[in-house]
Amino acid sequence: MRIIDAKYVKGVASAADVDFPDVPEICFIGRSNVGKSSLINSLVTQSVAKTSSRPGATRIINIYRVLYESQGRRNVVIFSDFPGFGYAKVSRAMALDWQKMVEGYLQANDRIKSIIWLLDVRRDFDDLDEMLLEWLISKELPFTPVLTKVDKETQGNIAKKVRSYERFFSGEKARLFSARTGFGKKELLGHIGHIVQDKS
Ligand SMILES: Nc1nc2c(ncn2[C@@H]2O[C@H](COP(=O)(O)OP(=O)(O)OP(=O)(O)O)[C@@H](O)[C@H]2O)c(=O)[nH]1
Ligand SMILES: [Mg+2]
Repeated sequence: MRIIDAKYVKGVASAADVDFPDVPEICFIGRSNVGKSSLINSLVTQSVAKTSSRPGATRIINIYRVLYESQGRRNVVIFSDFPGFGYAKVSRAMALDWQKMVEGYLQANDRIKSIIWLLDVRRDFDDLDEMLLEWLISKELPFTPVLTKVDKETQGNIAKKVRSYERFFSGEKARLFSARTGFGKKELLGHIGHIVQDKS
């Protein structure tokens, strides 16, 4: 998969507000500050997604229309950049609003081909991650775990995290990624291209 162009469409709170009924979609979710917007920018080689040093700043789902070429054919896929969860300073009411919006969006959307779930390679999973995992499995939503910011961690610690997340995801190996160095970008693009083509 080679990305030709990406454009910001709009911010939405529900799947019904996305005006591309037949276009496959890849969602990017994860904790606040994990690097979702940076990963999207890295994949599309453009600064379309706003990144922030202020965690918890994104409150809506940002929709990008991505034009790509694969096996000599041009096609379109939607990338959706989700607001981060698990930011400690967010009130309980706001955390519940987040949950309602995200769960509503993911369940009401049959265009989703995969949910790219970003996890900071320096962190361990916790109760929140466990809840999300159980919820995704219970709704039979397909997801791809990706460990981000690998440029900030040593090889040895990365290997340890890969093993521990492999257990967490019941045998599924997480992919590795760095928006800073581009590590893992080619593989992740290949994976997304495969998913989008396979099922659309
Ligand atoms: N070293 C390093 N820093 C990164 C990487 N990815 C993101 N960052 C930094 O982490 C911070 C947060 O990145 P964002 O891409 O805005 O994270 P986000 O998940 O979109 O954040 P929210 O939208 O607030 O949930 C920024 O300061 C980025 O520069 C990476 O791979 N390596
Ligand atoms: Mg963001």
